[in-house]
Amino acid sequence: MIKGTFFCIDAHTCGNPVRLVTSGHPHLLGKTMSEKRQHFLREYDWIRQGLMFEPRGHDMMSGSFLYPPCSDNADASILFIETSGCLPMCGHGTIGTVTAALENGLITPKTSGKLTLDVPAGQINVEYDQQGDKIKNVKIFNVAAYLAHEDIEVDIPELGKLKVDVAYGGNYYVIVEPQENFPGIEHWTAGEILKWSPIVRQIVSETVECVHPQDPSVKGVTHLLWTGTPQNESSDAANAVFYGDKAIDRSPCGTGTSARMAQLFAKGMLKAGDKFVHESYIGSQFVGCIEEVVEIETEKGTLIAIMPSIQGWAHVFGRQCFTIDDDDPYAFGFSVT
Ligand code: PYC
Repeated sequence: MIKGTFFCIDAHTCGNPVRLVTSGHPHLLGKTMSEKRQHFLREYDWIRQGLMFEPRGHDMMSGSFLYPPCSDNADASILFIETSGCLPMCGHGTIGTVTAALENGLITPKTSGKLTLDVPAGQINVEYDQQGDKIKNVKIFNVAAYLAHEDIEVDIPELGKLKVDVAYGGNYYVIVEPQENFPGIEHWTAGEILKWSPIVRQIVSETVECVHPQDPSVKGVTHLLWTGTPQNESSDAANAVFYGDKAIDRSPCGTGTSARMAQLFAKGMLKAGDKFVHESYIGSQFVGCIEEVVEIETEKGTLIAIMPSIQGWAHVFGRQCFTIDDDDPYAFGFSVT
């Protein structure tokens, strides 16, 4: 028998959902959030499935659990959950989690205005702007981001040839810029992005290998970032990130923006200190910045990476209490294809 009750705070970060689970946490084994994530995936993935998929969630649903810090210097830890699995890092998820947690007194910062958080991809720092009982802005200092593969040529049946890059920003992203067989996101419908993304991801995954040099449990191309011309004059670029089987990020995507800045840095189009205003498919914006350039020693040599920051906002709009009980045939959700 599997049963659970989960209180949740529902929020959105620049349009993309964040369901912060505030009770019903499973006890997770491991010293780091990477180890705890693997334990969750082995034993408790039913909670993610039940809370993320229909009928309790939907194709874009994304959420998190807060855990006590794993490191002495941290304020808290985050486990990310979404329809596609448990991400090593999620930018919009962090902005929504931090906003909902601070507005509801679920984290007590060691230093007001700042947080240090353990996440499966490593440790991140956060600065936030609080006005009264509201969090107005959250800036994440993300894990190191880097260009993993450049100018990969793939042949997509019925679409044609594409030249793509693959970059890491907390997840591995295929980045597709406008070219002969892709006119830019402003010329594609959401239906076209949903149609081509899984096919391109599959073919790129068969073409290149992506394993994080410092944590081999972080591997595989999971996300696609399609680029295009922004709607707002104040944006530097626009993107539509595809994840899971049927999701287009409504936010500008924190890890995607980090990966994109790493790609543009490696190609000489951004430099340390540059700001990068990134626009989502619905026109919302994150402000990215290349805070620093670092060299990371790996078994395969020295990796040049950027330390990206991402700034955005979130709003809380609801509170819910869900039950998952396996006497319900749809206890663990479903997805309509
Ligand atoms: O903001 O990093 C992000 C993200 C990943 C998937 C959806 N959003």
